[in-house]
Amino acid sequence: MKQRDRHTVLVGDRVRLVTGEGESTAIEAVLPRGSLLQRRSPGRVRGARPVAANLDQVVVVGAARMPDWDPHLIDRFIAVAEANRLPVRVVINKADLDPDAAAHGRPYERAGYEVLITCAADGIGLERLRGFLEHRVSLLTGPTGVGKSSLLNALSPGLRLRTAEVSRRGHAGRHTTVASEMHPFGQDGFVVDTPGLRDIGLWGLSAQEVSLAFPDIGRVAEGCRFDDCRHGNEPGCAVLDAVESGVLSASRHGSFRTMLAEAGVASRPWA
Ligand SMILES: Nc1nc2c(ncn2[C@@H]2O[C@H](COP(=O)(O)OP(=O)(O)OP(=O)(O)O)[C@@H](O)[C@H]2O)c(=O)[nH]1
Ligand SMILES: [Mg+2]
Ligand SMILES: [Zn+2]
Repeated sequence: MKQRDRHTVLVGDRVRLVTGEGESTAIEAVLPRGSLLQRRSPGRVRGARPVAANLDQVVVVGAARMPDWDPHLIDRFIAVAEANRLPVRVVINKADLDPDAAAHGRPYERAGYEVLITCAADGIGLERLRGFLEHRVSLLTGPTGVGKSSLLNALSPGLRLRTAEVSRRGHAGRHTTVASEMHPFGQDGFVVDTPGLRDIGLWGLSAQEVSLAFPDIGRVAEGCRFDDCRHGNEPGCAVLDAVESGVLSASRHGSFRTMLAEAGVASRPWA
């Protein structure tokens, strides 16, 4: 753990408290973390930005519409969780706005992710979502305005989290949830609602970490002629063949290539 992190109390941290004179209570120690979700950006001095501790899973939420489903952005949220070795589930909300909402999820199901179609407005999928969230510590992440807070409110009305219409949000950069907060959920679960992001910049993931978010590509890549194939334009690339034949989604392949380039390795000449 980095020196800086040790002195920061994060959402989800377990701490030891000491009671002093009168009413005063202080945090004596942050207990060892079972997991840590952090984003990274190579431009920052220390690079790592811790988000939450002791999570059991990350639930990546997108909307079928309003805002439009953005597979590349979803892939980036998945990559952050996978790079932190956290289990990922995908939720496609606002199913009421798109009769074909499930289609967005197919590439993710094929990759092995559990995908849930929901509608916070009319209740579709909510009981299954409850099942995902019970008895665990989960963090909801995803683009802004997709309905993360609305889903939690629908499942647990007592939370009364702030939500706002996408069209009334004003200029870019605003989101309705302004800080990550943890809330009790059900009998012994916890949920962390986070401010949505419009984009996730470079986080300096290694090529290996990027690959973790693409198990679908990894499986097919076993058939590539070269072990160090980057699935760009190499001869004998099984991944390109799979994209061509529709077995692998072009969008997932596109995300993979973009992130690999960001990892700073795609520019290395293929040898
Ligand atoms: N039609 C429809 N609208 C929804 C649904 N879920 C949420 N909304 C609406 O979408 C808007 C945004 O919802 P929020 O819950 O604030 O979204 P959020 O993901 O928490 O947004 P941030 O806090 O900015 O990250 C609100 O107007 C909600 O009423 C849904 O299933 N269907
Ligand atoms: Mg919110
Ligand atoms: Zn290949």
